[in-house]
Amino acid sequence: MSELKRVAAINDMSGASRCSLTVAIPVLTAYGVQCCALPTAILSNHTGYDKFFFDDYTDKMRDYYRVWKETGMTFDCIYSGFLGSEEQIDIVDEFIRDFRDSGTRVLVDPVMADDGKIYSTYNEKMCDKMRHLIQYADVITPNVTEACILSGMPYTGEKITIDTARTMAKKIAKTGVETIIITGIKTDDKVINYVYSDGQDYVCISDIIPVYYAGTGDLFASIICGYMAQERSIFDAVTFASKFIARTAQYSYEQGIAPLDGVCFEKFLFEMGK
Ligand code: PXL
Repeated sequence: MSELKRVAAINDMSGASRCSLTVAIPVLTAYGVQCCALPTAILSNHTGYDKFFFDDYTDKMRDYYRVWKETGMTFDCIYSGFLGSEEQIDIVDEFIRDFRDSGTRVLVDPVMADDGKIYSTYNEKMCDKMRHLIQYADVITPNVTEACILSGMPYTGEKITIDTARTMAKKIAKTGVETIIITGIKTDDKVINYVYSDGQDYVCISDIIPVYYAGTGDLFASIICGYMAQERSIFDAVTFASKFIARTAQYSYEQGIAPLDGVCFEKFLFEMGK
């Protein structure tokens, strides 16, 4: 395969808030990786706001990517994020089967829920389908709530320990996923990103900041994808992503950026890809 890497990013386009494709495109570009976008929905902003415009793209996705197949497009990495309907989860499944070859790595960010609650456009059937989809992934990046959904363990709202994270990851690994990265595990003053990869553990600890920014999961997964597309170490990816998010969140907090607006990463993009 060529030195120039190409990613198919299956995610929504939320115009005004920093998440999904408006994060994946700049981050992958900063890594020198071409980001080919397959939109799942067009939104004015993410669904965490009281109001949002939402135009589901399910009916158009197959026709859209069929042209990629017909033109002979290939991908080093397939990266899926926010999915807006049950059928879209089937479409991602089909897309992986259509485009995966021996060198293609698959990253599924199982965007379903946060803080114990599933997103307003999500439902239980979609969670079931996501449990099925992850078996085709090499790497997944659930937050704690999503890891509970995928492992079938209850979300209690209590702080979880590394032992609990390991138990969840081991349960999820039974589906065949090689690397499970559980993000945003909170202690009193730290945030932990926990990696379980092929039976090995890795823990990244950063300082917690007083506000919780939307879209940090998308920023995290996009950085991981940048590393995966270039066949770089997943542990280095998690180390960089953890530090990068801690620093940009701290900066955003100091600048008074509203939590719903996501972290201001734009000024720091030049640090990526080194
Ligand atoms: O950041 C995850 C995400 C992505 N896309 C949309 C969302 C959310 C979370 O709320 O609403 C549209």
